[in-house]
Amino acid sequence: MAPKTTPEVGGMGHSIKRKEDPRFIRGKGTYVDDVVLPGMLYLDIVRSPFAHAKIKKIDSTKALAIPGVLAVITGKDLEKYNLHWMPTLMSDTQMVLPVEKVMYQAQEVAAVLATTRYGAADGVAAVEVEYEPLPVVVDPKKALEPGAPVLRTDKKDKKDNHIWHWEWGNKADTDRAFTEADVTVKQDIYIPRIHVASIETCGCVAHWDKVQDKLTVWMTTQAPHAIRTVFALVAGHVGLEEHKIRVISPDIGGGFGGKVPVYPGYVIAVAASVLTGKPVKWIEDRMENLQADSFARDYHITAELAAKKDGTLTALRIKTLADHGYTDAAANPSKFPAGLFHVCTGSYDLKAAHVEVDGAYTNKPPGGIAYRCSFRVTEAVHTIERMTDLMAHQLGIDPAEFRIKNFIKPEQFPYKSALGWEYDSGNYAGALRKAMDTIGYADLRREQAEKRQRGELMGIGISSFTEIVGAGPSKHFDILGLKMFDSCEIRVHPTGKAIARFGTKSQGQGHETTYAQILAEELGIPAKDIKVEEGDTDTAPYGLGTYASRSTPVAGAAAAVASRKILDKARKIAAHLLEAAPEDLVYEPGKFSVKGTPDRSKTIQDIAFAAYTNHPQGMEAGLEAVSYYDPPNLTYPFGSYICVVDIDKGTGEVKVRRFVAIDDCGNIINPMIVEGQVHGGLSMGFAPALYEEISYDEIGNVQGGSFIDYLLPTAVETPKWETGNTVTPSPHHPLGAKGVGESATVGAPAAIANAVVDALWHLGVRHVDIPITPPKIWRLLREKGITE
Ligand code: MCN
Ligand code: CUM
Repeated sequence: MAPKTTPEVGGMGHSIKRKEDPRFIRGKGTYVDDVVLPGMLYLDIVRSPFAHAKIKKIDSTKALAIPGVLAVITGKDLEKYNLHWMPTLMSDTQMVLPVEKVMYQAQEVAAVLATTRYGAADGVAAVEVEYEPLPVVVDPKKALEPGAPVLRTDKKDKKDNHIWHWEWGNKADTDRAFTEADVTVKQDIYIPRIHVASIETCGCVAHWDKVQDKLTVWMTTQAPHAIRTVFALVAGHVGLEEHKIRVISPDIGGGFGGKVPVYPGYVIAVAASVLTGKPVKWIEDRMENLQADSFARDYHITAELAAKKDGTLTALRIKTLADHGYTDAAANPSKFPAGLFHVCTGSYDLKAAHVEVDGAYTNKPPGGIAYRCSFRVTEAVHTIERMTDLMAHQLGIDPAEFRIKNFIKPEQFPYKSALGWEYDSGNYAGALRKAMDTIGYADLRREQAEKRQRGELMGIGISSFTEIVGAGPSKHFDILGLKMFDSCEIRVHPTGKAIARFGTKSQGQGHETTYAQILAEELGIPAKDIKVEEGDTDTAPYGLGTYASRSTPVAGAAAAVASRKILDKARKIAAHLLEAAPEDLVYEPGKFSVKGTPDRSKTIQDIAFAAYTNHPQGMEAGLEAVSYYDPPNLTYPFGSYICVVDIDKGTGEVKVRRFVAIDDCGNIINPMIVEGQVHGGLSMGFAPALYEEISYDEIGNVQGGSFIDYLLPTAVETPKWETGNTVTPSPHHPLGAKGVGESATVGAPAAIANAVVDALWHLGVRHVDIPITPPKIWRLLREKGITE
């Protein structure tokens, strides 16, 4: 579709360069650690070497003797203010600092406050803690066995480690479909714990200003408004009321979901600032970030899929055990303890489905869902895409053909899924066919057959995922009771330039550019004349923040709606200036003209000036509007990815030779930014498929707690992505746009895993869990007698 605006205006469809990049690429961004205030103190944290242990004694004497060390803060200090525990976003509770025992390795034990960063670190090394180790539970299956040590002894009535049971769908119909099925497949799938490892770690500068009676917190948060409300709810009783708190989320060096939760460090820094009256900075280091911040996935899944002989899929049944660590600190909408996992019927027209999830406590860091995931959608997509592929192979039908046969057809939209979601729009076969054409699917299959003759291992994997983003309709979506709307407030200045503020917060997604493009599209004001601001609770309108690819679906819609409110008023002003009736004016971006006499017109800039200098009598001056947008539905982006792998028989190494990604996120605001999002997302799907995992030994020692063994792919390992699009607009979004930020991370791992299994199927391999590391494959090949 050709853009509606000129490149100078830069509305939707123009690949204009990112406004934020000049400061980023010159190293001139302002991140939390760049904030330096006079008299600022530094906080560093003592962490537990044990995964489960009683704290018998904390001795601060030696630490306090170190020059510059001012205080050692313990759980007992916070207990006096009832701040030693805090609520999680899932209404569980989490320790700020422990009073009785620690629950995972690297948990915060005490905090040292000093006049310098190094002084604080020296202080940490000098704090002496006496522990009494307790039995450790790392396996969630064992955690639920009778007789397992009960971890949450702080919960008076808790007699086991079971957090909750949740189920969804029609069990009777599903069970019947399985009884009647011709073919069924069943598979255990483990999706391991992984970590986002954003370039910038988490941190904050807390400044309690006694004179102003105000707390300002610069912090790495994806959701500044919600965090401020949580602070006020937790600490209102000690004088931190909401109007006295200002949260500023400055530039963020990657969020990926890891900057949604409230970490103890933030709270301790705030407490330390309130107690000392000085600004306090806390910035975690890389190992703290990897070992103690919230993690993703850790789902133990058993899935079953049923079909007729002819290859028509009929039903899906899933049981899952969710390892949440010692507290359920996931950032899900409250109604959905397993997030949107029940979008697991994916792109297929299944008549029946039933899902059960049980949450378990273990001696691991708190649960989360962070890693470009859209609330457990990665787990859902991985499961359905693996299962579909398994079924296709089982039936001996080509996996592409099998998918096309079972896809929800374009004419079935809006489509109500067996698990209750109403998919807004889709053309799944369109995306898959485009991916097949791009990669040359038929030729690749021929090549594969020839190579197999020669004993070479080549696989082709497909993932045709459906995403679900844009939380969400207030009827179903809230976090701690806060409805998941989002907002945009626009002010057009007299000279026709504008400022727009949002309730979201970019962490690298380019909001300063794309939101300006939405306004440019609607108002005809050039994108370069529009300043976008986010992340300051004192100035921006309330919103729930940026995660779950909700900014475009929700705040982007708010930007369109607020713009249209501006245009309603602009039309009246234009009518006044042109001495015509408002309904006799025609609008094109940036200009109102009189019907039939196009040379009688007023530009948006003329109108803006008149709004302050010559507005009609009886009308209020100014040109501004705000929208708090409550989306009527979620948006359902989708795509088809095809991946070709070659497997080295000697080493077990999987090489991704080609990877074609066709994405559909409805109407596109900035094609270059969307491509960038897909590249980033693919890299973050590739990484957990082949490299990343955080695991624990039997006594709860973290494996993968540093970059030495938590393997982040570099540019050397990362494949050259081949990307493309189809465009199926969302019917309910004012711009027809859907989200895209997480699609590729959600969709990519299954394509890679499917390609690996495809390469090994003829050897009897049915499934390989990610990460698909060389040792894993090498062992499989040796079992099959392929390699020595
Ligand atoms: N976009 C577009 N046209 C569309 C859809 C999106 O031009 N039809 C643009 C948007 O305008 C925006 C970007 O693509 O500039 C991403 O938009 P959207 O899909 O709405 O996602 P969000 O802005 O809400 O970003 C959140 C998403 C999430 S949840 C994770 S996790 C993630 C991701 O974005 N974290 C990121 N991408 C990231 N990219 C960077 N650089 N850093 C992160 O931390
Ligand atoms: Cu789940 S990662 Mo993103 O939603 O910030």
